[in-house]
Amino acid sequence: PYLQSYESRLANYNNPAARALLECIARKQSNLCVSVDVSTKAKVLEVVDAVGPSVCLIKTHIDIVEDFDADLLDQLEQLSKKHDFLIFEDRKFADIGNTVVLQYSKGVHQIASWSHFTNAHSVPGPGIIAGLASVGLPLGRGLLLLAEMSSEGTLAKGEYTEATVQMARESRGFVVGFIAQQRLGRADEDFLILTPGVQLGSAGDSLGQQYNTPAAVVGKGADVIIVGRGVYGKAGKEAVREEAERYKKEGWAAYEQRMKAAQ
Ligand code: UP6
Repeated sequence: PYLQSYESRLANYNNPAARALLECIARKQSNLCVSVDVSTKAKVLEVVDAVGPSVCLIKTHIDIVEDFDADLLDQLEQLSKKHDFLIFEDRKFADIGNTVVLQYSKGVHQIASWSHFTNAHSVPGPGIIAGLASVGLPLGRGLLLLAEMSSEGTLAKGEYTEATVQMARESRGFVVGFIAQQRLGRADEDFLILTPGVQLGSAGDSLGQQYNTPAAVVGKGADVIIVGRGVYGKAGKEAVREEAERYKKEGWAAYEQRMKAAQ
């Protein structure tokens, strides 16, 4: 299915968040997700407003914002309407079902109330999915499992990755795909693949991050490319906006190339 168009893959999804994402990707001709890993409210809003027109998805790490408040969430929601994008809180849940229910729905951030997607490690076993689904499914949210990671020395590989795919199969209404570095699942299955560790002109950082180009990851099966420092790391709002547009074009060209190669 990943060799089909984003539009035609809509038929493979009942989950409202997954459907909204596929529709947004097709409408904006953008498979770019910008990861806004900045630590003040003003900077988050500045980056999101700059990149909003170029993205299908904004990824947050809401717990790094020093002056977080409810108004940030209101303004994020307004920007998501203004620029037409969805929101993915990269929470990487990793606890027992009962605890993640509380972490997802309560606390300062109340993630389930505003984030269309979140993600979880599979290490605790299927109870983590059941817990998150009990909160997220009634709200129309979608979950991504971390099947692989971009970082050097990751333990998420081989049998772990395979077992993660199997866990996803058993919760298809809520688990819509994976954080991964390549296409996963059988050819007759359709999972969304969101790939971080993407940058043009850098091989990695000093803390184990490893980068590939948009063309390389889309060629291996990424449906959405996740770019952080490659975009928000530019100085000035205009430069950030231009960089988002560059990655949007690269990501879309790589998708068109993948479609063409499949014909
Ligand atoms: N991320 C990865 N690799 C993974 C999973 N998640 O880098 O396997 C997240 C990081 C960061 C973003 O938490 O928010 O994607 C990548 O940022 P960068 O482009 O600045 O390296």
